[in-house]
Amino acid sequence: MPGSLFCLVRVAPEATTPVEDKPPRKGAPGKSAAGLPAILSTVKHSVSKMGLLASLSNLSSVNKFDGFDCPGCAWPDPDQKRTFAEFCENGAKAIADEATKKRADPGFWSKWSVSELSKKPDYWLNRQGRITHPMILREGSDNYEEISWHGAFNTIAREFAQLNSPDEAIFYTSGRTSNEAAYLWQLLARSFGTNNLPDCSNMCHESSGVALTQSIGIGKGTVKLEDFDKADLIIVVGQNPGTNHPRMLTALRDAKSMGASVVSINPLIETGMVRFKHPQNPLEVLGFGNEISDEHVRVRINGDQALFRGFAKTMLTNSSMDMEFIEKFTDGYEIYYSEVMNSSWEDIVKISGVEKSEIQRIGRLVGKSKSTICCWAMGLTQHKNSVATIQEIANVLLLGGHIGREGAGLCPVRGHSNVQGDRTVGINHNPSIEFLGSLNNEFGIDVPEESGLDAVDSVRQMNKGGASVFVSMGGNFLSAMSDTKATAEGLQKCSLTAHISTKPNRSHLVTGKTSVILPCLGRTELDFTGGSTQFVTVENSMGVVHRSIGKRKPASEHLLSECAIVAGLATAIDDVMDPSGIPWTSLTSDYDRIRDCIERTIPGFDSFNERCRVDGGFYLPNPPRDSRVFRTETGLANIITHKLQPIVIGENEFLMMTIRSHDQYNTTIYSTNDRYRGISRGRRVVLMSRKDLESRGWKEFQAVSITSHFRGNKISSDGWFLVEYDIPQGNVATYFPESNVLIPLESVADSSNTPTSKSVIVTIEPMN
Ligand SMILES: Nc1nc2c(c(=O)[nH]1)N[C@H]1C(S)=C(S)[C@@H](COP(=O)(O)OP(=O)(O)OC[C@H]3O[C@@H](n4cnc5c(=O)[nH]c(N)nc54)[C@H](O)[C@@H]3O)O[C@H]1N2
Ligand SMILES: Nc1nc2c(c(=O)[nH]1)N[C@H]1C(S)=C(S)[C@@H](COP(=O)(O)OP(=O)(O)OC[C@H]3O[C@@H](n4cnc5c(=O)[nH]c(N)nc54)[C@H](O)[C@@H]3O)O[C@H]1N2
Ligand SMILES: [Mo]
Repeated sequence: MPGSLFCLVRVAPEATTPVEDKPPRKGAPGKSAAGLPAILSTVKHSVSKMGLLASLSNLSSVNKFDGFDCPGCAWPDPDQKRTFAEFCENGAKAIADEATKKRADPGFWSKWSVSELSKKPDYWLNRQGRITHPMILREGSDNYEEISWHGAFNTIAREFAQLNSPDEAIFYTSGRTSNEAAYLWQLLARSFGTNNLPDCSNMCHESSGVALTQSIGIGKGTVKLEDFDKADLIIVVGQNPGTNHPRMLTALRDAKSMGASVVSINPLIETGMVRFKHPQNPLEVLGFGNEISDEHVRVRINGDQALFRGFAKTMLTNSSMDMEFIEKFTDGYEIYYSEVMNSSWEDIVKISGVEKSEIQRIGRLVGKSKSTICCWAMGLTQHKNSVATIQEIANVLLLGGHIGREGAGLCPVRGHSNVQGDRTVGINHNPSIEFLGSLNNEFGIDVPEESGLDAVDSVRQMNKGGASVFVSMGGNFLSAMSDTKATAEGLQKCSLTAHISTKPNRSHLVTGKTSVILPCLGRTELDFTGGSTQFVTVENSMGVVHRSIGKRKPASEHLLSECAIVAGLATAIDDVMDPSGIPWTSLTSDYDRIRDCIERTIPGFDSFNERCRVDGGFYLPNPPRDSRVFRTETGLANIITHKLQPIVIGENEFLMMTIRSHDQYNTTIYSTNDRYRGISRGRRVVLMSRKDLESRGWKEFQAVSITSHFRGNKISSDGWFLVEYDIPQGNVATYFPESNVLIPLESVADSSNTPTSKSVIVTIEPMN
């Protein structure tokens, strides 16, 4: 009972989802992506969660010029032609999930204690629906209670006022946040006095940003969507677009019909990369669909650096480089040339796990290509040597002159729908001095110049007692971060954790002494703030900034927009501390004013308010893509040389990658099925090759315990089930977020500090 004398001590809730008591089921993996099953799944999710009429109305507004940006992923929309249904199965699931009719209202929170909720699995938590009121979990209590917005803001502001230094506060951001809300959020952190702005990017594409900034002078990709129609070769590495970026399959299908070859590089043969039936094309739905990949290279986990080294070696041996481009635009060619020629085929083959003849065949294809696009996602960014690997890929494209050329370029495919925009507008623990200077000028504040904490450093600091207030703009930090136990302990040491959220998640259960939930409007909902209807903007994976307008009636009349919540919190902080002088309420009463500030403080946003109102939005400048200008220290594109960096594993060890199923959105689990991989009714699976099972005498569906090993430390987790799968020997795969408990906090990528979620050294033991 809330506040009762009988529950003064809160039981430490479970940080992870409970163990499953039964093994999963297995059928045949999907033969083609999308098609009829995708349509059926879309209908099932949409109608059961939103109702029929709401489904039609919501889905017809997705990705329209006057509608909302799909919250599913950051894949761009076509600049010109838009069809009635510009969405995919998984985008529709994300929308249905937000537009659900179910409510986690105060009655729900008083019925269930935090300790009880923590015994429920993630998919159950998510199914409870939208949060309707601000809620508070008071010190010592085991139940959330309703609180007024005023009370919630004041509670948080008082905690801020008690800190010894602004650096004891952490402002986390997840990438669904709009440009306007993200800009205000970083302004709040910085006017308060800290650059502690960790974000989901730190666990996601940070390695791409770090690698590309050093190589080509911009931490973003260099292609436009239209380049896909002009490419002759598209390489998709470490990415599962059938599940995570389904609309990319349309671009790949169209590119193929215009003559491009598609090469997929992945330890798994992912369904989407095999065959694709466009769900909105009746002939394709009923027919065989389109073949997507011409070649599938079954690289070993983390074998990509060696594989691309092999491509480079083939190109250099056959003299199929673009010497004119190399001489005019690059630096570092000679050193790279000798390192590549000194890398032995024996090492390249051993580390990549791919035959020399196959590497040479693809290498020749790359060498002959006049316009290569290389796409990648988490399969490349979450390893110790991710930055080196991505720079190796940049090198291969630079050798062929594929930057700043039509139909060619580097294409890190972003995850969250506005994660790229959030970075552009200042969500960055490591901001540039120029940006800070422009904030100081614009707002008359004095922002510290020292770098702030990223995600991993935030957990370290909370555990050391160096940070004690954790506030979060969206996301689910507890479940998304590596080393769940260390993250949980860090959060529980805080005096306060507060989350701006739409739906219940585990971060609401594993909390600081006091915890506050600030429920906000979602992307699909009408934002009536400051007396008028507002819209927001987002930036997609290819640097297009455009409008997003929610239309639906909000899930509850008590919800505020993310912008209004930041302003409310900032005003409460101004009331108890030295006022910042920033006109928070005026800014949020008309988001055009926020956009004017963005225009004055961030390059590339000239006439922002005008241009964001044009259908389809506008491209941000991208010097390497637009004019082969490289803003690096050398003024040239840097061909950066690294030694090959193999991960050495012992005889009984496996290298584990942690991946997404077809029925989840990051830590939001829609169901326990993974249709494309043929797995159902269970998520605690370990995908393992038949040879590895046989050589150890293990049986499919046997229960096992997994132990990770890092610098002599071990972490164990029980209650997993072996599933036979077509995966290279010595490699295994589990689902995130359940497996995050096994990833040691200190196991991070060089330079980007990203948890090594795709290369975890583990041993596996049968359980009795
Ligand atoms: N439906 C849905 N859509 C999403 C998301 C979601 O959870 N659900 N999440 C969004 C977010 S935030 C992101 S970042 C993206 C993630 O999109 P992806 O990066 O596609 O997601 P993962 O499941 O992590 O898949 C990684 C892929 O890389 C492969 N892989 C793993 N290790 C290696 C390796 O060492 N080398 C190579 N070559 N391949 C490897 C795996 O087999 C898998 O196919 O998707 C976004 N879109
Ligand atoms: N082991 C392992 N760990 C990983 C990964 C991996 O591949 N393996 N991937 C990493 C990656 S790529 C990422 S991006 C991170 C994701 O990390 P996060 O971005 O922190 O996590 P999400 O699961 O996307 O956040 C989901 C929560 O966001 C809230 N939410 C949803 N919509 C909105 C909205 O419109 N506004 C607000 N304010 N809140 C909203 C809901 O309450 C929901 O519960 O996880 C990382 N963790
Ligand atoms: Mo991500």
